[in-house]
Amino acid sequence: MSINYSERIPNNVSLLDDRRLQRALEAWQPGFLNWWREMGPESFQSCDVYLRTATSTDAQGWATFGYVKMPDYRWGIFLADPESDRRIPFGDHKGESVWQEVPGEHRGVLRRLIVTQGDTEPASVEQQRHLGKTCPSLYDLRNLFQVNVEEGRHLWAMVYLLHAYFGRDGREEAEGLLRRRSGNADHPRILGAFNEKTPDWLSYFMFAHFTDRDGKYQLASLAESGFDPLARTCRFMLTEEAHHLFVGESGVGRIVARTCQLMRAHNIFEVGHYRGIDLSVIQKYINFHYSVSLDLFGSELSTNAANYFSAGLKGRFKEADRSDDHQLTNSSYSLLKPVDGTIVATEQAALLTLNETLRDSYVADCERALARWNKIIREAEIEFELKLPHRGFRRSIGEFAGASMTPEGKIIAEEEWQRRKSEWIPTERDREFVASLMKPVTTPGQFATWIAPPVRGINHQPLDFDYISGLPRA
Ligand code: BYC
Repeated sequence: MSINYSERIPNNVSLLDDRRLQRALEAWQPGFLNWWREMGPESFQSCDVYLRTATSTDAQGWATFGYVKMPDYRWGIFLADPESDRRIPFGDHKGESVWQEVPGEHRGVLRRLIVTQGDTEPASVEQQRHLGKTCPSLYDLRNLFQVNVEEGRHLWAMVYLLHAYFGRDGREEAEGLLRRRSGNADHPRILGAFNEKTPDWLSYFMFAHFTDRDGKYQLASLAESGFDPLARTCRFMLTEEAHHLFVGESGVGRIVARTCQLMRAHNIFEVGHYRGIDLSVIQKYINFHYSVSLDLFGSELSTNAANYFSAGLKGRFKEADRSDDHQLTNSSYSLLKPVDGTIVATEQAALLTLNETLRDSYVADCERALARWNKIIREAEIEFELKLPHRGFRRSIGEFAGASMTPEGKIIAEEEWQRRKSEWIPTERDREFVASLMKPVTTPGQFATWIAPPVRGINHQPLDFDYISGLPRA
């Protein structure tokens, strides 16, 4: 479906035919642009950035490349093509025709899901706004900005739904999305991970790998929704999301590769002297970001999640691939819980454990990516293995919240945690060292000392391509 770019707000939802909605969104647009100027990438707003923009939602048009100044990026509203005669794939309404309007009884719940999803998008841009000043290369800087403008577009995606389907409440929520700020004590973002800092590029790549991956799983669950406009919106968002995950996984992989290279070249284990990042420090960052991201799936036992599912609002990852009844009325699930200092498996109604089911899919995906990083280490003939910590490690939400635990999953006393946590999560010193490496590299084709170049450039361009021109003077 092609996108109409002649309008102020590019869209494929025939906005011209709905003057009220068009006016409402045009009234929201200046607030968004003010937010972008205030909270978007610091210092680079007048540069020409080699960005991808969608010109249609099909394979030919969704990735069109060219130089754009970020404030001129064509943020718009793009939904995946409708599926004819689509049926609700799960829950109490399974098999009925999908809804094109919000079912009245689920209005509040659906709005809340959309607001929670929408809130993460601007939050991540805020968390990353200062990173441009310490980029490891022009290639990475361009990728950061691509992710940032697309998170801005994902905010538009949710705001469209709020304006189009939730009347006045929706408009108020859309304003709220521009009012909250990541890490702000009075107006924080909704979910925990989006109030953490992203102080350096190692943290950024970890965030894009682990936290954006939560986005993939949440969007995939919402893409199953019986509320068809939400499903179609999320389906198109997922095509953009894949690049964000690529940035994260390949970014961490390139850091691992560079560390291995330095270890081999100098026959040493600690590479800080050569301005590389030790594998042990990378491991601590994995422990930190993985555990923060696991919290984003919510409590293991959640009546909210059960209600979303039964109501047909939020499904499971790849619902159609599952061979059960898609209603889960009589199914059970074996859930791990800490009980009296050990972890035991307990039998629970499957409906109540849907957050955990989604977390399972996420964990398996993280394991696959971890294996690819470990392959880099193995191929360098280095004896070290990166690991994902236990899913109960350092959790703040759910059954494991507050339990002191080693990365291997042994429950320990608080005193031991305090004494040993510097072995497991980044210390001030680790963070200071990583921060000391963050010196900007902006000569085309050059890369910081702590990261290997990528295998290939963006859109088949060479590595020394001028991905950004008109950089501000230092
Ligand atoms: N932090 O019953 P529970 C992305 C709250 S990332 C703070 O377990 P539920 C992206 C919860 O709200 C994807 N609070 O919750 C990535 C509830 O509050 P109330 C974002 C939390 O509803 C990178 C209470 O605790 N999308 O796209 O089953 C860059 C009870 O919890 C947290 C979505 O999240 C937390 N971590 O599940 C850019 C999808 N966890 O009712 C973008 C939409 C829970 O007591 N959201 N709480 O006031 C949802 O599906 C659900 O809201 C959640 C929570 C899965 C998040």
